[in-house]
Amino acid sequence: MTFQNILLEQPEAGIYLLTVNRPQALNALNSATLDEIGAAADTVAADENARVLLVTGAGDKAFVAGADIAEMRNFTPERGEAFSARGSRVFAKLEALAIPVIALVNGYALGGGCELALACDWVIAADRAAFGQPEVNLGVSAGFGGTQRLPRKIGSARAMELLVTGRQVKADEALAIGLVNQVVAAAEIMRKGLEIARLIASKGPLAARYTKEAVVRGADMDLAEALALESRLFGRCCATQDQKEGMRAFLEKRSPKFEGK
Ligand code: DAK
Repeated sequence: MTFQNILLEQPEAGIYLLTVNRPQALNALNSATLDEIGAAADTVAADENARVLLVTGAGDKAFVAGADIAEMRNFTPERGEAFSARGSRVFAKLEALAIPVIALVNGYALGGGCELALACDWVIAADRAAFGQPEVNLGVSAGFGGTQRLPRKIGSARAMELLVTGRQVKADEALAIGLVNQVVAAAEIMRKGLEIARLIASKGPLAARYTKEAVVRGADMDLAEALALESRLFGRCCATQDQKEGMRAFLEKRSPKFEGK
């Protein structure tokens, strides 16, 4: 698929970089962009050598300034529901990727942009970044998972406040409330993202995948069921060459050479 609204690159082996590329509209998500993000997620999912996906926005102002207001303004109820479902499907695909997905939030992450960041496993923010769910300013509720993922991430009281007031939070506050993992200077965000991606890529690939699976699937289970899942995945690790290699390398006091097998 040829992309018009995003870029999908592999800056280094195993590391994918998805850039939402509509800087003239602050990378707002229209239907075509959502479909391309979904297709990019399919491409990454099909690559068994993929280790990490980084997600960012083009330009120096915005990660993603929301769903595309120009497209949404004349929505009928049916089109509105279909648009929301389309976004939710695409974000669920990102969330379901077997590899870690990291949002590099280089500027505004509002509405659908904040929700895109929430669908990633964690967020690195530039010091100039701002997060928010301003949908109420436009007379709509959040439609791409914000009412569900935001409370799960920062707690229901804080999420409720942000969702019903539309208040924006700057990077420092986003860090304090657990919405982001780390804040870095804007000029450093790609370097930092690649540094973390390389670190992940240097670990046992199957171990990283099973770890993500345990965390993501376990979150929707009760504790006993989730611990049983963890045990099954640990057992699966013990069937891999990587586990033998990792433990042998430790005992032989050398660095492991993982092959993802
Ligand atoms: N959509 C479309 N165009 C956008 C946009 C957006 N979300 N955000 C910015 N743009 C466009 C602007 O219209 C402008 O276009 P031109 O006038 O140059 O043609 C260009 O990007 C530059 O924006 P500004 O001139 O406004 O730039 P400033 O630096 O002055 O301000 C800003 C930056 C981020 C503060 C401002 O652009 C802004 O407030 N943008 C809107 C932010 C926002 O409200 N985001 C939430 C969108 S609503 C649902 C499904 C989905 C959703 C909800 C329900 N269902 C179906 C139930 C999701 C909703 C949203 O995400």
